[in-house]
Amino acid sequence: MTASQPPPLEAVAGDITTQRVDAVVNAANTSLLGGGGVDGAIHRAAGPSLLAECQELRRTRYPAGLPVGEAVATGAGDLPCRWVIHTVGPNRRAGQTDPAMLASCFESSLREAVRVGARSVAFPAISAGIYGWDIEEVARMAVDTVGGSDLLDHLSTVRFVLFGREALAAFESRLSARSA
Ligand code: AR6
Repeated sequence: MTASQPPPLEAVAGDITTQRVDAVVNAANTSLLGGGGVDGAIHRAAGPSLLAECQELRRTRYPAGLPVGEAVATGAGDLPCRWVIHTVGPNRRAGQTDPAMLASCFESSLREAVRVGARSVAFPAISAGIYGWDIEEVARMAVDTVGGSDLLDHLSTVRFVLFGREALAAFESRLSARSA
C-alpha cells in the first residue's frame, strides 16, 4: 500500500481486545478511569498498567477529565496492540445529540493514532452502546468521517470491530454505499 492509495476500510464482527493492530480505540468516558462496555473489556484485558496510565493522564493533563470528542493515547498493557486511543463519545441519553461530536471522536482518534506512529487502527462503534446512539447513525458518521480523512494516507489498515449482526450489517451497508 503506498501513501497515494489510502487503505480500504473494513468491518468485522469480533472483540476489539483481541485485534492485532497497532492501536485500538476505546469508547471511554470523561473520567478516563474505566467503565462498562468496550471500556470495561479493554481495561480487563489490558491489566492494571492501563488504569495507572489513565490516572496519571488525569493528574497531569486532564484534571477536569477528557472532553467529549477529544482523544488521547496510552500504552496498551497486556493487549496485543501497542496503543489504546481513548476517546469520549457524546452521550445521547444525557442530551448530547450533535453528530459533529461523534465525528470529532473518529477524527481525533485517527489524528492521535497517526501522531503516536500507528499504521493500523481498530475502532468500536463509539456511542452505540451505553451512550444510546442509533447504530445506523454511528456507522454513517464513522465511515464518512474516517473515509474522508486526509490522515488515511498515513495508515495501512482501518478496521471497524463490531459486536452483533445488526452493528456489522450497518457498517457493511455504509461501506458499500461509499464504494458504490
Ligand atoms: N469489542 C467490540 N465492540 C464491543 C465490545 C468489545 N469487546 N464490547 C462492547 N462493544 P459501549 P458507548 C460494542 O457501551 O456507547 C462505558 O461504560 C457495543 O455492543 O462500550 O460509547 C464507558 O466508560 C456497542 O455497539 O460504548 C462510557 O461510560 C459499542 O461497542 C460508556 O460506556 C459501544 O458500546 C460509553 O458508551
